[in-house]
Amino acid sequence: MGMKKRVFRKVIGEFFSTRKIVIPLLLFLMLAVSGCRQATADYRAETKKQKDERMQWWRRARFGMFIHWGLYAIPAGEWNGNTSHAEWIRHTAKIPLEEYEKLGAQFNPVKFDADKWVFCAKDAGMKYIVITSKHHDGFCLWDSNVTEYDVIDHTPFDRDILAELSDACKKHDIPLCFYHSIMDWHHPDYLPRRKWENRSAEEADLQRYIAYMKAQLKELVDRYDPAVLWFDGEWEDTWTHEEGLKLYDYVRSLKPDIIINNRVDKGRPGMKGMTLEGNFAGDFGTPEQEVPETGFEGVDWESCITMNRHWGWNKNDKDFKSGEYLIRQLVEITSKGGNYLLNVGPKADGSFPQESIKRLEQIGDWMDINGESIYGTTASPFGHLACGRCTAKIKSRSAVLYLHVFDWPTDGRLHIPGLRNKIKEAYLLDGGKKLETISNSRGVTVLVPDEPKNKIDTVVVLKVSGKLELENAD
Ligand code: FHN
Repeated sequence: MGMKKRVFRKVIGEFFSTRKIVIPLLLFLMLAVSGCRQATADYRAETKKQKDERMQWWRRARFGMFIHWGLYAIPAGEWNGNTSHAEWIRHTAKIPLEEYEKLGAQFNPVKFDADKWVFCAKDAGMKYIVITSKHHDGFCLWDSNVTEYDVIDHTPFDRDILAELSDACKKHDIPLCFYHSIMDWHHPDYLPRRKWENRSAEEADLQRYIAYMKAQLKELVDRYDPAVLWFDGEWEDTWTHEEGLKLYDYVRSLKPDIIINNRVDKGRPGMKGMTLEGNFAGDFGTPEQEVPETGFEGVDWESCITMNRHWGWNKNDKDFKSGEYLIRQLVEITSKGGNYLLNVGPKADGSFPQESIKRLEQIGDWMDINGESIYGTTASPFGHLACGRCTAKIKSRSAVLYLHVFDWPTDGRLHIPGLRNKIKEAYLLDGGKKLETISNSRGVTVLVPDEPKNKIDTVVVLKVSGKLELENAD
């Protein structure tokens, strides 16, 4: 146990023993009062205006970084010759708890530099960071008071990772968010046990685990002020709709304007991303490794996607998507009204994989010029555009359409069928070159240069006056 925690517990112990009756009574009264307060606040009953205000920064952001990091980075995906593992390694390689715990002694990420991580995210044009405070293996990346299975007490690395990252995020003005697994393969009270384990579950008490999880969430909110809590692992039978509602309200009671994903509750069918109709908690849907066919009008969602095939670091997985693919995926998701949460799995030494850095830089180069066509935009008003995708900023009497041209026309004419409005202005976002347009009964034709500015995606901006009018906008 860390010195700090020993002293803390000693002080608390003495405090209680000398004031055996008065203090517990006071605590009980305080809890009862705060319990009443919590029970009366129904955070899901907020108005549309209140929700819009709460979601505003997140909707504008459109692009964030997911970080999966923990003890599992040490084996880097390999166990007994099998190289297909990652953050699930304890389960997929059936590693007994005591053996997995031993990884802690090797966790010494001397290259961890929170500022560097934040720069990487910001330079790529990402507007928020979501890191695993605790993944399914139960290991915690901060100095938790309620467990010793954390980075300070269980590893030689005497630094609170979340504290450093939170300081760096504050310094560089980017919201920090936490992924927190409800499922926990380490805590003695969590149920169920993995089927292959022979850890006794006789003394386990799930309610005690939930109290532990809530105490941890309070630490996270009080100390690091996360902008989003991103739950996961809710699919196990032991987690219920009722607990989901309570957990949602609990986290909002800690920080009323926090945003919480839909995996806090049981509203999604199986492992699907979006929540079914009903009284389910959660502010946004979470399609995973998937770009939905279409957007979801009036529903917030975020696709989380890996750059290669794994979330956690796997040294053998070289199957990285290209920079071009990732840029187009960002555009595709934005054009459907969603956010893009792109994952990085740092190595055990605390550095980002070189392949990830390279792709983040490529995306950043494109975003430096074209970020305006992503941030604060909403879904395409067109059903389908043959040349590429569209993102938009639509007001009641004007609109800006960002045409993301993936297939540059060979005849210098870019057709936008069905667009009825008068075009006030047309230009290339990269460099601002003005473009001529021709409007006729079939729509608008933009006269474009022979070559695109960028083969991946050149953005043509159309500013239209009056209410946006589209024909056959299916
Ligand atoms: O099991 C996890 C997985 O390890 C990873 O964290 C992803 C990210 O969304 N979520 C879970 C599977 O749905």
